[in-house]
Amino acid sequence: MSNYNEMWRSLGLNMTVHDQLMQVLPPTYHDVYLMQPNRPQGMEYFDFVVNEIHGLRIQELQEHKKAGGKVIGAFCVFVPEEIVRAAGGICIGLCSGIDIGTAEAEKVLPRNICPLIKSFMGFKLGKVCPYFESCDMVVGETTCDGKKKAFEILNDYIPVHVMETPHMKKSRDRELWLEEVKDFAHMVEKATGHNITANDLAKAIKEVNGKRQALQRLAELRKQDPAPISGKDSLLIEQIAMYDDVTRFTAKVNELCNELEKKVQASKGVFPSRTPRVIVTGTPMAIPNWKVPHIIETSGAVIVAEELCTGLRYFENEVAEDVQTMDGLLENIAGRCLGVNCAVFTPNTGRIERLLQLVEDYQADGVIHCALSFCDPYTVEANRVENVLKQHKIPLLKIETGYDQEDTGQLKTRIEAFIEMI
Ligand code: BJ8
Repeated sequence: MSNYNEMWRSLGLNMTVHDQLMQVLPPTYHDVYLMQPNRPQGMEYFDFVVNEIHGLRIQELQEHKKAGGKVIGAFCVFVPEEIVRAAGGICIGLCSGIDIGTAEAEKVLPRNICPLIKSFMGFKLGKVCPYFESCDMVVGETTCDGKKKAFEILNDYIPVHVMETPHMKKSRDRELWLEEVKDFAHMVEKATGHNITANDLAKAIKEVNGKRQALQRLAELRKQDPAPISGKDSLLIEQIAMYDDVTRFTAKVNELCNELEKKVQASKGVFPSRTPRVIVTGTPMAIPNWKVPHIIETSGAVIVAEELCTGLRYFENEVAEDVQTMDGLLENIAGRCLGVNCAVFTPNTGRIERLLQLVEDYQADGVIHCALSFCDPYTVEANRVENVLKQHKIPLLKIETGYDQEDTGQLKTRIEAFIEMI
């Protein structure tokens, strides 16, 4: 990707650190992804996207900006992408999944903080992410305390608009969130200089729902045994969903699903039939965090679903398309977000009920609860998950880990033992 050097320099990237990052990614990707047997042909597009991760897509963002468009970064599935799209902007997910710029991040953050927060701060302070550097502004939220307070600091380096996300789902919380969504729409109109009409918004909702429907179609196919696609490939697609062009991405996922449907009809899968089936639940796995899924799928199991924000939580709720007025559309957008079962809600029984349903629907043999270290909402909620799964005699393995590779051997031993047992 050396021909992008000029673009990266013009974005102000720290070229030395960025080069280091670019050197790590291809061999990791080769070992984790390209070595998988029986991969569907339709994965070629997604391989291409990763190969061009800091290239073509960044070029597209730059062209969009040159034509007067805005790029808005987000860190959470609560942020309504439809509103940015309706205003002619591009919304990209920025959650970072790699240890980089740690020394820089630790100058402003405590050492013992969730690696996802440390990573996004490190990316910004270390100037290593061309997505971050392409953003005109970013949108934060008050989901967990770590992110909430980190956004105050991040605002020193890039304009941050913070949305107040409720922690309960009572009617007054819904009202608060609707007001936040309305404020967000006004802010986006101001930032983009584009007044959003009801037509713009209805169209954007339809397009983003189309992306969700394609991902739902993929998820549905994974209920089959043998599984027609690996969990690692599915996770990759879910990660790419956060930043790729919506229309192109939707078409490519649907193309892949056409291929997978044929495989299912022919009973062809990526792993032999009756391979132990696992559901992964917990904190989001932002690109390129593939550590645990790689261990699971090289230890004799297949991941059939991700109860994660880089997974079902991202696409299983759609925005209702039953209204045409601006107020109605905004209400529907707000309603969708509150269907997300994030551990920052209390109580969050919806997540556990959903998990039980998923185990049944996907005929899973066990669940792996994977939380990032120092993430209080998920590591504490793991207790609720454990109690209920125990009552239902569903095997569970709880893992806490970060982005470093130091615990890989230990994790492999634990995961292998778990898979042996289910
Ligand atoms: S809706 S899961 S994307 S908040 S891992 S930063 S919670 S300490 S990411 Fe999330 Fe939205 Fe919820 Fe989903 Fe904090 Fe935990 Fe870190 Fe987290």
